[in-house]
Amino acid sequence: MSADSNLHIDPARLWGSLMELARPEFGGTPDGGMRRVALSAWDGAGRDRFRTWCAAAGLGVRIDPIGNIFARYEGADPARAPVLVGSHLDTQPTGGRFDGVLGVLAGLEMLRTLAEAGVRPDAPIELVCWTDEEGARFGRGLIGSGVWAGELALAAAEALTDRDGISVAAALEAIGYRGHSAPGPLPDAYFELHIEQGPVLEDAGLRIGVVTGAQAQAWFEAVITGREAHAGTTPPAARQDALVGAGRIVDLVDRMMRARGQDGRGTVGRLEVRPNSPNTIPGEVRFSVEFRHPSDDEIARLAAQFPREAGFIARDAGLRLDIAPRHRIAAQPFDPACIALVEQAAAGLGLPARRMISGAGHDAISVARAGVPVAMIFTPCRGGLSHNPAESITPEEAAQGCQVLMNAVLARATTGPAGTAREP
Ligand code: HGY
Ligand code: MN
Ligand code: MN
Repeated sequence: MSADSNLHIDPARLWGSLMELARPEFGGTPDGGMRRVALSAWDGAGRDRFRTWCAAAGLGVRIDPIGNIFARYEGADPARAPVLVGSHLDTQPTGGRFDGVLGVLAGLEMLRTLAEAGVRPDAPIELVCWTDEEGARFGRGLIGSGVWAGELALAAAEALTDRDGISVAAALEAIGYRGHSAPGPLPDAYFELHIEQGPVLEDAGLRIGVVTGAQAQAWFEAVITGREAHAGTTPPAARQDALVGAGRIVDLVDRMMRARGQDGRGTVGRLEVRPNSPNTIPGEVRFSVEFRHPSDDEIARLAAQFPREAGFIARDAGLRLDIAPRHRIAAQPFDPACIALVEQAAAGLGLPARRMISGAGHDAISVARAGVPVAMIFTPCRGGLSHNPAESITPEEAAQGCQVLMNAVLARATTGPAGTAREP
């Protein structure tokens, strides 16, 4: 069958699903944000609701050992490799309602639309909800897609622990998502719809981002150790204040970022002071550090410079510093043929669009690392704000992104594996 450009998703149903998954029982917070942290009870409840919707749409559902949920819509030729779409349902601890969720529920809306219209693309279509994209709880992101892609060993992923010592394996068991399904077929291609999470599209008055790749990243875990002592009796010369050292390193990360201009990204997002008592000099500070840059060479320079200069700061302050690399992602270009299909879909709908790379990391990176052709679609978000309860998009933006996703996927699912158009 040819890609049916007269097929339209249902904007109200898509928006209704987005608002339902933003409810308190799925981690919604009174300020309009989300706290559906990976493998929490809220994540379990959100996954359950998603599976109920998939079953109601007639999709075959399977769950793999790291909890990735795959929902399959059969094509006219079941032997063909599926076209995969998806994203994640887990959110930051004070996240927004659309980061990841838009991509999963837009994929569901596409399949609901196909099923209602009785449209069978040549290739099957599979929708995936990846486990723990955010990395907010277990110290690294892209866990589910990383295991699926072979970038992260299952045993290593299962052994990751959160700050309470709970492992990924135990958390998966607790919500009933330590699956047993065998790996499905390698997809012919992967498309992911996601909010941009930055200001580029909104500032330019554009509706669609045609994402051509993602930037490189380097994440570290640091522990700086001094000596706890009495705040009132310990003179300056006798102090080994771990928080003073950590503060100087936080400033170092910021200086290293700003030295790289507009492309620089350096963040200390998590910092824990021990014993965290107002009248005890901090003896230990544990903190995260992450750098990002479009260039792999620049990330390599940052990853060499940071431990070296942070070490000097700790030494000069009489403190011990331990830095462990946690996660390294190379800059990832996406597939030209899939990018072209996204661009054509946006143009076919008359939506102003531009090519751009992604500042944020996404599961599409893992999928591309497995050798699968990949492209992403961005939609604007208000003020470019994300990873914040005020994250906001309009129903129209959600619907436009979903329609572009569907048209690009149908074009791929009704063409040859190389993306060449098939005879109708
Ligand atoms: O950190 C990221 O880039 C993604 O939003 N989790
Ligand atoms: Mn995301
Ligand atoms: Mn995110």
